[in-house]
Amino acid sequence: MLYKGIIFDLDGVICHTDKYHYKAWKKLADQIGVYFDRTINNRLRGVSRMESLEIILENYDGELTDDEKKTLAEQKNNYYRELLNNMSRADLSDEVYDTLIALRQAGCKLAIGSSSKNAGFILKKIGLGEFFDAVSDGNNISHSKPDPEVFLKAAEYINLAPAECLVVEDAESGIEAAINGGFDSAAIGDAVNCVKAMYTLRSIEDLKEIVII
Ligand code: B16
Ligand code: MG
Repeated sequence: MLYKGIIFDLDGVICHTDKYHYKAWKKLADQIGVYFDRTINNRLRGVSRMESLEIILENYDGELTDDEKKTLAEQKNNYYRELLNNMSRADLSDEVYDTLIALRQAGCKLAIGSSSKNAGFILKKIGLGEFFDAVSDGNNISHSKPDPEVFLKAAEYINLAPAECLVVEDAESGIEAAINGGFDSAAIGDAVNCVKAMYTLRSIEDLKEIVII
């Protein structure tokens, strides 16, 4: 087998919560009178909550204190959590689930490497609460992608070296984080045009051909 471990980004790879991020940020932006659209939302992919807020505030006319920014980020997260509450096992596609099972049966260790502080909650909602061998997420890191910290921690949690793992990502910042950490990377979704990725996946099922040989 080419890789002993696979580290998956969550949002945009295992499931799709970007539509909820968009709705929650839009509600907050409207509330404070800031222009926000789907193009700006695409820039938030893989980016931490506070860094996302800074991107949104590029269009804000005025100054905010750190405490005010913290309050806004918390409000957005409350809107987002309300939307996440509607998620269920139906938000996990068959192709993702079947691929995870095939990789595990082939002997791969499977981990999550996500910027989200809500990763545990989302995994539980989609029925994968206890599935992964390790979860590294926004709660255990102090540097966000493209810093490799979240993936390095994930590899450490499954006792593998970066060179033994493949990172699967939908954000360019995530592909860069993987490369910065010494991981091979596979791009899916929004990241497929990222030339730095080692593999480009049309579907997550392509992983079976890459990993199981
Ligand atoms: P939270 P990922 C990322 O998840 C999202 O892509 C990004 O849009 C979000 O800002 C970030 O998590 C933080 O999320 O507010 O839930 O902590 O793609 O790294 O799984
Ligand atoms: Mg993502």
